[in-house]
Amino acid sequence: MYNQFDFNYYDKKIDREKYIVATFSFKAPKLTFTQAVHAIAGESSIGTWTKISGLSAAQYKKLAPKLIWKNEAKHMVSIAYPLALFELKNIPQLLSSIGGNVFSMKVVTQLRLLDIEFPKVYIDSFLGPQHGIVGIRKILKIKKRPLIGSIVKPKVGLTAKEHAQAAYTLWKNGVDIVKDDENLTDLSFNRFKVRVKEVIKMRKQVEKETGQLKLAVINITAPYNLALERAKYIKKMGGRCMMVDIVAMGWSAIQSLRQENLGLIIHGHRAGHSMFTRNEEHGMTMYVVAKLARLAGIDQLHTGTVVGKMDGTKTEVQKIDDFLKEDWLHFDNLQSDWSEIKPVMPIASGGLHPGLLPDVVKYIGQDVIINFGGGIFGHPDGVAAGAKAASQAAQAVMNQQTLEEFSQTHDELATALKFWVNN
Ligand code: CAP
Ligand code: MG
Repeated sequence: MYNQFDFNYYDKKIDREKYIVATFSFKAPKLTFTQAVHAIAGESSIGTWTKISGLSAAQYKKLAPKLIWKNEAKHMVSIAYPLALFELKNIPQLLSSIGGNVFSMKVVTQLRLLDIEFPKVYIDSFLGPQHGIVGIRKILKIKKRPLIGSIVKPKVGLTAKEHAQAAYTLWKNGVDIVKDDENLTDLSFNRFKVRVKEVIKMRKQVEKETGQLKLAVINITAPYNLALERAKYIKKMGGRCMMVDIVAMGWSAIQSLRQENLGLIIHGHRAGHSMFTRNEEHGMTMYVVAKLARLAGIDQLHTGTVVGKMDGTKTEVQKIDDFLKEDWLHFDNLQSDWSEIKPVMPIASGGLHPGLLPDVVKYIGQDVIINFGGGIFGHPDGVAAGAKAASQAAQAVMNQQTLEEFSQTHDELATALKFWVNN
């Protein structure tokens, strides 16, 4: 197991267009560094626990992984896997290779997949987002400012009509995007088809009354065939967007939904990601999840707020969001070319209220959807006032005014600041 590859360390001379490079950190207390690297590289490619024959020298040369970078002190390693080990446009197979058995080996007690760098031919084999940042802005006819989103609260419990009424109030008072919560699908008191009909009716009414364009983000999460049926129903009823809980639905479902080319914006909710992204010692980073989501075709993706209730440091959230918006990625002079795969709109959500909007824009920029659930539904003067306060906070930032200043002439924002900031 531990000496099956003739690694030439620091073999940076490889042609990066012919390899997928995975960078891991790990703990393997009973092994030397090299033994551990052999175990990791072997189990995730062509090896197993003991030396096996069967591969011709030529085939071995073609398929054996290479070790191209290491940091022994930090127990980190970059392994270059020949592209021939992978199937283009197949995320499940990618993860069964470098995200599979290798995480279960007794001898490697902790393993974290920090990054995956793909060659252009692999990246371009995917469809990527159908709309992306530019497309979303075009649909909403909102050129520059951050998009204001809300999640109907309580998460579940309202009837479909009550849900639609809440959506109307949100849209009417300045919110651009209203989404279902991640665990709202087709429930006895809020049937999916009734919600689609009622919410889209409200959206059309608000659009007529305000002249603004709005987005309803309706959750289709379900076993695949049912999810697809729901997506088609949203489209048939004049919807523009579907929400997918990406962890619960899985990469195969996301790729398949995207390949349907329904024209709907695909909103990626990441509920459950922390089961494997949060532990700094084991699992995979949200950065890797974001790369896979962009390949798979997610248009807008929850990625963290920095200042809200969910885990996610400034460094991590900025790295993810910078990637999602980039065409080119630069690693030690290597350029990964993502220019054929549309940039993805990051979504900042979780524990936000209008008083935090300037920080979100400071850390993440203006290409962002900023979601307020409790931060609107918990406003002391009700949902309409909460929606106004969120929209006012965005206006203040776009006017380059402080919230304090802007709240002098905007009561709803003043109340929100008093309630959540200065209390
Ligand atoms: C936010 C939210 C979102 C989380 C998801 C919730 O509600 O609806 O699902 O933001 O987290 O259910 O908590 P609040 P993330 O605005 O009331 O917190 O975006 O980090 O995946
Ligand atoms: Mg939620």
